[in-house]
Amino acid sequence: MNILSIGGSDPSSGAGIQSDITMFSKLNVHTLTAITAITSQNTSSFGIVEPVSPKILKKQLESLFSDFKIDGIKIGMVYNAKLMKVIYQQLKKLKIPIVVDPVIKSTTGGKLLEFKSVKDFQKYIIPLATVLTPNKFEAEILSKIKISSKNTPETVAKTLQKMGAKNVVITGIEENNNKVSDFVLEKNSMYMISDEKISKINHGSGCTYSAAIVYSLVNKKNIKESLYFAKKFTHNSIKNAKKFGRGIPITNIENKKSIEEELSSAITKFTKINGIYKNIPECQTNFVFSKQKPKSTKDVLGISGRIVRAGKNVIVAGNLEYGGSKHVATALLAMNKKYPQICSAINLKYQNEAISKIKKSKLVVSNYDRNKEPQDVKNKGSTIKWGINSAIKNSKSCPDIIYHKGDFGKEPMIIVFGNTPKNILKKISKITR
Ligand code: PXL
Repeated sequence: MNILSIGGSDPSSGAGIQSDITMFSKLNVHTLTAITAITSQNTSSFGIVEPVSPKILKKQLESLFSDFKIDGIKIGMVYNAKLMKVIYQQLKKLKIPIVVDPVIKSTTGGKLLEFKSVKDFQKYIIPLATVLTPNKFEAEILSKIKISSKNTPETVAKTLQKMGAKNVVITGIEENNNKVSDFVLEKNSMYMISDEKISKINHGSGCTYSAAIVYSLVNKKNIKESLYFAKKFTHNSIKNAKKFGRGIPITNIENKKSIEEELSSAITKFTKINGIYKNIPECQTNFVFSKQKPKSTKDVLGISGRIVRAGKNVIVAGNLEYGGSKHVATALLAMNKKYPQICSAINLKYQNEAISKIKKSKLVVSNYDRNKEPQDVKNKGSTIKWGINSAIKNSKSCPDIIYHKGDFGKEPMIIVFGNTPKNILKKISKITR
């Protein structure tokens, strides 16, 4: 996915282009950028602004449009009228979500929009907006209306909508009782979105908010869903803001956990489930997780030993390694081939009690009969693959659990499958309660 961010450079990476790149990359989006101005600033103070020439802005945009499929655009700082005209010419015919964050002043007081260009902003930038996201101050400047008992947020939002923005959200319209509310005007509806107020001065939350909206729209969510998503996302980034410099904290998005961290944390939680030792089979347990589209067991992370029973305790013997599991990883590969969303699996002891709980839960269960294994499969040593494929064939939808009742000298077994290790723990909680 490619999202284009058009805006100013903030060398502190708290806002502007750099903050968008940081955020989008954490969401696995490729960020394209077109720089409208260079600012000098840090977390304490704002220095100067130098807008780029219209020529280089035009060239940046042309080089991107002639190459990439662009899924969505965010427009932030556009300092002057000449740059606005370039953006309008290049974007006016596009049919993709465009979120406009009409920044006027930085948190530390810097001017981000030349005052004499406000009317050009109304004429050239606002009409491009699928969603326009001014705060109260920006909405008042752009509409030239002061919000009061006479002039409600609705009046102001409608004025901005008449200028051409399809949807308008005025953020921070009301603050009371630890709540902060945004006013939303869609094409045919209006509503408020409220959230707990976090009293933490920070740099970057406006940028994060508008970027999160475009991310969500590109992911085919509607306006309301995207605004709720962005609000929550920004809220978390403020809570998680970090003091990278000596001045105010910068909003910060938690990185999506790495495969290793996610599996390791789930394994620890698994070993702590009350009475889980009863579910560990004689051949012990492995818990695996793979990246997308694993091709062989080498692409599957597992324990290069086992999760073993030690009396009434369960301990992890071994380390996490790619290729660390053979059996459970092979079962996962077979399952992932048919259902690519399934990236994690664990094997547990077969018990009648567990099976009856599984049957009562809403989980999808399937099984296979090892006695029916053809001789040539036995000779090839591909029992697991054959078994999982038979169980898949026996099931109308994607199985959460596959079991077999064993064979001569072969221990019966349950395998739980899920999209992630966390998802598996949820399923296990249903069958061990
Ligand atoms: O947060 C608004 C903003 C946007 N773009 C740039 C900025 C700022 C605030 O400082 O510097 C370049």
